[in-house]
Amino acid sequence: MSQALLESQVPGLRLLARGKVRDVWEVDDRHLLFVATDRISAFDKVMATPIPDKGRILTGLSLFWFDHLRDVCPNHVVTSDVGAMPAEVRKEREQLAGRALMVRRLSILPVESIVRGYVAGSGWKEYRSAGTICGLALPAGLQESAELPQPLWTPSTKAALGTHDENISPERARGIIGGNAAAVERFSLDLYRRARDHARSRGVIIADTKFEFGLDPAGQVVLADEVLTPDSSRFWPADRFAVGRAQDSYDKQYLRDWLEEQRFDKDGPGIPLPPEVVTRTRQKYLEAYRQLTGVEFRA
Ligand code: Q0Z
Repeated sequence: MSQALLESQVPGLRLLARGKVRDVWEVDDRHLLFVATDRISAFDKVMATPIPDKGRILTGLSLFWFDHLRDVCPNHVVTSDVGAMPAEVRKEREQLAGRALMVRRLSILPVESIVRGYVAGSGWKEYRSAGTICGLALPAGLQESAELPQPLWTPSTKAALGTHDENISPERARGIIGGNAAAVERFSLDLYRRARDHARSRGVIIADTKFEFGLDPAGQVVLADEVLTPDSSRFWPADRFAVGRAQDSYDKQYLRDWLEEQRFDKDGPGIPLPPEVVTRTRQKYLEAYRQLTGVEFRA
């Protein structure tokens, strides 16, 4: 196992953004380097201890989906082969191989494109109190975790740092991204249905997922970011699924449960994780990868 990575460092490239778990570097005027670190967040806080291989596992999973979904819509991936990247990246091969994607630089659309196939999380809360999900009317009598009659497109806006994303109506999404909203909605629903069917055949339920899109220089809508990873989706093992209760998620449930046991202060900073929690959480990511791709992850 190679060294876990908390923060990427690429001398000679300019850092554009550090997210909670990913870093984005500028390659040139048309390309970026998208790096998945081994940071892990829970309850919106980044923990002080990395999960070894997490960034590589999620990058591998994302690449699997980009390939599986390639005929649904264009995506931003140029290459995952560090040997085909610029010299500044090649010099950092040890750090970056398997976790870095060179991507086309897009104009990112400022709407998170969420698709929900099941009644879960905030969707269940809203349905229970109002009979709607993101304001969309639904049939009466749905139970917690039930599959929806059809997948819903429930866009949200990226909130300011430290606040939560805000659900918006499809009409408001159209107000923000204009005529591109139709392509974003269509692509998102098509991507979800294709991924859902693949996952179902492999014993995994994709309850919901979040996509990001951008525009290429020709104005075409292109799938960006990472796709259909445990960090952007709710995956449930089908063999433990039962309607009428909350489900165990694949990956972070063990960490979340442990944090709750420690009486983790959700208003405080991330904390160090003991070896047992790191190992068990890593196993969960490996399990999700194997379940969805059908092959063992190899670093
Ligand atoms: C996405 C983000 C962060 C992770 C920049 N292909 C693209 N073209 C232009 N911009 C982006 C992409 Cl992926 C881009 N983000 C969001 C920020 C970590 C993702 F710090 N930032």
